[in-house]
Amino acid sequence: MEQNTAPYREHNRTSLTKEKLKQGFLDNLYFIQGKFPTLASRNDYYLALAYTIRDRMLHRWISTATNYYESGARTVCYLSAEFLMGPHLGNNLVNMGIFGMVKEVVEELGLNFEELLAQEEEPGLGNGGLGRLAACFIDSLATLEIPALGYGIRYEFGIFEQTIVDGWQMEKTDKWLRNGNPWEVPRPEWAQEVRLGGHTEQYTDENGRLRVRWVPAKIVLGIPYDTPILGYRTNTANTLRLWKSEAPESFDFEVFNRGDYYGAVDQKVTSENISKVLYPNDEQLSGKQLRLEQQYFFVSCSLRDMLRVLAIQNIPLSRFHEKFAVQLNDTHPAIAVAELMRLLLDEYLVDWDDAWEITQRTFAYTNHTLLPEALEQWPLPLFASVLPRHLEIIFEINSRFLDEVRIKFLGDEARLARLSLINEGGERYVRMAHLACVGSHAINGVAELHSELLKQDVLKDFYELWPEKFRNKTNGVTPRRWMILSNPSLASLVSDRIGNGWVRDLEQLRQLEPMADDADFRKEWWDVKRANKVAFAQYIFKRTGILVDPESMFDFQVKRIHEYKRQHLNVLHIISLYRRLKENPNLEVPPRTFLFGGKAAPGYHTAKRMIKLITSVGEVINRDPDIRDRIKVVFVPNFNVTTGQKIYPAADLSEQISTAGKEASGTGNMKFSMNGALTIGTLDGANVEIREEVGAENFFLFGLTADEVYALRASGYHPYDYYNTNPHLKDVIDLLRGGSFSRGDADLFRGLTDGLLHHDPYLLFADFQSYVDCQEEVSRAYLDRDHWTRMSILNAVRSGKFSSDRSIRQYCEDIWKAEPVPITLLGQNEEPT
Ligand code: GFP
Repeated sequence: MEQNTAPYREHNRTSLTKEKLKQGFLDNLYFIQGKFPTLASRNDYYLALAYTIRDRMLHRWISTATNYYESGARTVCYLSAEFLMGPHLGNNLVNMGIFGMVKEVVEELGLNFEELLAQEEEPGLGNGGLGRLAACFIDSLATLEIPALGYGIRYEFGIFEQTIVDGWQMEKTDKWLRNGNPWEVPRPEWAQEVRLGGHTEQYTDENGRLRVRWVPAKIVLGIPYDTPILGYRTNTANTLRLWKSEAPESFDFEVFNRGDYYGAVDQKVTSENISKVLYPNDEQLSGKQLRLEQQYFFVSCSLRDMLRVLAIQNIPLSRFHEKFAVQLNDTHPAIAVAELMRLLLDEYLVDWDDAWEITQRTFAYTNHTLLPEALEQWPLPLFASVLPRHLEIIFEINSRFLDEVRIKFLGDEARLARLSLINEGGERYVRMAHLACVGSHAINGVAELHSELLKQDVLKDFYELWPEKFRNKTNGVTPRRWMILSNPSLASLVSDRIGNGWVRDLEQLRQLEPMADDADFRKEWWDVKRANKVAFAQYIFKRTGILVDPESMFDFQVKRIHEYKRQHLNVLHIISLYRRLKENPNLEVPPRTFLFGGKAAPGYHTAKRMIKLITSVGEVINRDPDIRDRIKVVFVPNFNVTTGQKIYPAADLSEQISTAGKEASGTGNMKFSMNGALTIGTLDGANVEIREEVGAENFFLFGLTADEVYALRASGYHPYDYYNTNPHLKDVIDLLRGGSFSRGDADLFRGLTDGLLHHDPYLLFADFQSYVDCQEEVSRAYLDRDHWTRMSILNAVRSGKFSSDRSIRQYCEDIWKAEPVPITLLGQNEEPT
């Protein structure tokens, strides 16, 4: 062991100075970019800086890997089809504690530091909350010094870039890799082979036992690309390992020799397709073979990688589940249950019972949705054609599982059908959530309400079968990215008063509670918010050409565009306010800027029309000379991590207005609150807990509760009745139907309004009046600046619960049983810089 690490021990880390950084930067510009300053582009400078920082991370990364290797520590493997990391450079500087120093170095070199930070293309390898949660979690895992690996897919094209043309969303391909990615290191020596398609055969092994062999139709290679993930001011640098698919050979020489050049490269092309593109949410995926291949591809590579690690650490296979705690982030990696069984049964010749015990003790499953249509299932014929052996294994798991159910619930055939891993109603499907539940020892929701509703509704039968498997783990977000990096002025205001222990222990913010009553502090707080709003107003002007007034209330709704999130309810309120202001110009309401941001899945037509609705209403209001200084409506294009970092610090009000019982948790709600925005929201997802923490008096609550929503639906919901009996609502809908916001085109929003009048599946009409009344309360509250600031302070300082450090601690204690392993730097024991 000594011998292995000896070469690295020479690279003792010496303390970092500005001179060394400068030298490193110029060396990298010269030796890696091959440029000298007169010829260097901004991207050359960015890359030179990124490499300089990465160089400084390597000592921790290598030390961490060595420590883990030597200690054989229990390791958390977070399997996620999405990691929405956001730019790395700024975050790495924050976590290393050298942000200020590097800024000075860059400026002393005559360069613009902000421009270099902005030069980094965001790795948008996720759709929204789920992928961003995975990114916050790996930050917290490293900060808490937990041995952990994030496993996912290195999509060549991440989430599309959104532009708005004539008020409609347009999608442009994301090309995040075009200028190079300085943060990753390919590890071709750890490539894995993945099989796909084909058929299975039975054979008898040398002991006379009947076994199964999978004869695949094709094999692809998975190449791991590793990115170091630094903890905040610790020595730990964990790894994010993303798999890229490649053909085992670039050319099929047999075909090539027959003169079929194009046929020969074909295999390369189809193999590389697997990791080509991230699939958007909210689209019908069940027929998409490539998506299933993606899921299997990264899961198989990751499990084989774990087996590789087990082998080099000389840990027996029977202790797989002691070495690894594997978390399934939603059902996307659920095929891991069948894959680990297959590896153990077919490749390592383990008996079924032993294999099943290892499997169940290895996996835990996080559910992220209450929408039944979002639970993945794969048509049986498709599944059989991609993963024939896994289907056999799933059938066997199912038959043993249903036997267990039969014994427990004798004669309850309906229950068996509901629980089965195979949906037999009509076309047959494999239910991935059921596979995840059966193959895991723990199942969790992501907020208290969500976890309760899983037990009562979506996973009720599983709860009745195994109540002990169910838990709650309320989501959290990392204060490193979402406070220090994005809101440095607020962070330093806080640190000036209470030191910076809060960054690792967010509950310490509560020490600031008494400051809410201090007029000077309130002024400083308000000034920070105002400066952030000025900066955001400038950004908006640059991006959209719309001038917004930083004195107005900044009211944000940023998240994926979806009917259940009800961006259109927000619009109904805006129209009603517009109407009232037109009728009564003396109405005393503070000026307000309504800001929206979020992407619609390219195939989700209603969501795309909701964007058009927002922009169309904005167009009318922003042009109206009577009104445009009082309210404005802005759609911020291309909402992503980078724009989010500008948005949360600039927000006064956070719109969290989903139909109760639909939003699993939300995490944007936490980021807003942490940055001092007040929430207007329903009792949904983590809003419930935010309100508990910040106090009911500092939260604007409206709408039906989840129970009331169920009851209303059960008793028969008639949206038309609300339209008929509420003249304000009728007025708003009639304006839309009459074409007032579509240049007279009465058809443009007909689908939306008819949908609401006749179905309204997300109960906008039922919540409309309560929402409008609550918005009036918000307006009144904003007029009292002192009171508002007090509430803003209390929102931020009581948000400690929503640090992802708290979430990860709970996962570690309750599900993963993982302990911190503090890292000793190789060669010397020194404090991190
Ligand atoms: C999903 C849920 C959210 C939840 C996140 C993270 O987000 O309520 O906060 O997962 O658990 F819908 P999206 O990926 O759907 O944005």
